[in-house]
Amino acid sequence: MLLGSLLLLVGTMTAAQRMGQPANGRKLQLQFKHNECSYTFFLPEPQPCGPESSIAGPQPSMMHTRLLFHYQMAKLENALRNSTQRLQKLEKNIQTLFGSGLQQAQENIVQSHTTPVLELDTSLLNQTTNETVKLTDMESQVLSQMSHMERQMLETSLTTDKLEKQLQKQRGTLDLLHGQSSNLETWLHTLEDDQTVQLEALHSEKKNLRQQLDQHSSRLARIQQGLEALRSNSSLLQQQQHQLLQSLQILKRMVEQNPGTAVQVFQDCEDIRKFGLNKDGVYIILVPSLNQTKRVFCVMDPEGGAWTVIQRREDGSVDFQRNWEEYKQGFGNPAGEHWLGNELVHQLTSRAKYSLRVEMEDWDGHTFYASFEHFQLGSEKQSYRIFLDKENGMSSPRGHLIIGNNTFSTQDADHDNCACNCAAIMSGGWWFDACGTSNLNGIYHPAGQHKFKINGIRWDRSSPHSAFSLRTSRMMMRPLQS
Ligand SMILES: [Ca+2]
Repeated sequence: MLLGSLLLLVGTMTAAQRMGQPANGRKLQLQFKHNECSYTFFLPEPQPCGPESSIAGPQPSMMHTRLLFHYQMAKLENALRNSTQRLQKLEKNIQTLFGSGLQQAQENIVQSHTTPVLELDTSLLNQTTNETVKLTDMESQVLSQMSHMERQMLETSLTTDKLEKQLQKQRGTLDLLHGQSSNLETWLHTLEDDQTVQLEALHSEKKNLRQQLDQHSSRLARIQQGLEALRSNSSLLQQQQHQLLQSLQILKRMVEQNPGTAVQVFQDCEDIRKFGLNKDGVYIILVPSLNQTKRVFCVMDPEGGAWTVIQRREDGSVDFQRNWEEYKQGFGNPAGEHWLGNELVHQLTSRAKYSLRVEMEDWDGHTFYASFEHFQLGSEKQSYRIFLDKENGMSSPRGHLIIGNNTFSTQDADHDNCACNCAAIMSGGWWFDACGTSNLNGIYHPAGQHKFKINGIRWDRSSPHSAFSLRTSRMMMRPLQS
């Protein structure tokens, strides 16, 4: 209650100050209110007393300050209260003035916003309706498509069932075929085995037949050889018989002409010609140093003299691939191709002086010859060295002798002047040099196959014809005419 009184005092004092009281007689107005009654007091305001007064009387100042503070606080509270009341009044006035307007405004606002909202709602409703219609259409389309797909699925299912049935049928067919194939395979294997066995049997039979055929061929060849030998022997026997008859006639004539004289012995064809036989052919001579007879072919020269043939090539009927011993003894048939024999020639040319003549013909039909006035063959110890002198004819066409004074060589007796084996290279037996440009005992090459044959029958008289194998050759000797 005291506080309330003080507050009221402060408010009153403020009103008194606004009344403009003089400064030198200022008074304080104190007002107290109690219930319905109020009391007002005017008090003189204390004067300042300087330093002594302040020190001497602090009590009035402190009280004054407190009262002023309370006064100010009461003043503020009062102002606040008044403001609140004014605000309340203002609110009431505003409500009075603008109450209906605000309601109208709210209604207007509601109306102004409701219409667009309604319009918007209508638009949204329309859109929703359209969307709904569209969705309904889409739904119906989807349903239609689903229905269509269901039908297709059904059809597909039916087709699948059909295909499965067909597949099962095909599987059955395949199983059946597989079974048949297996049977066929088995049958084929069996057939193959049978055929293999039959084939082997046929091969074996063929082999046997071939062996039998070879045996028959061999027998046939032997029979043919036998027949040939028989024919040859028969011919030889006939010739010998003919020669014996001639000899008998000669002997008979000699005995008739010169009874009591010794039997004439022919050592070469010259002896036979001198005896009076002047027909070319095979005769028998006797070489005393060898103590054996020998069949020789004699070429009677109409101009005088008779040649004893020591080599003959004309048709390739005799093989001249012989060894040393065969060339020593001689081979072939004196009536045809033959080699008289190195030993006989050595014996004949050792007892008298002989000349040598070589006659040849090439595959172009040209005939030519070579002759040597002196001809002699050394002994076997001298490897049957040939001595030739005073040549003539086609013996040294290019200044070099086609045949020199060389020793005789065969493949098994190499006496040539080469580190090689000329007989093996050039074939036959001959007086090879190293290996030289002649060999009349070479291989007989037929026409068309005779060119550039180093192992052929050669007498290389000119470079265009070098190593051309000849068609014929004949070597013959006769005693040197004294
Ligand atoms: Ca040699």
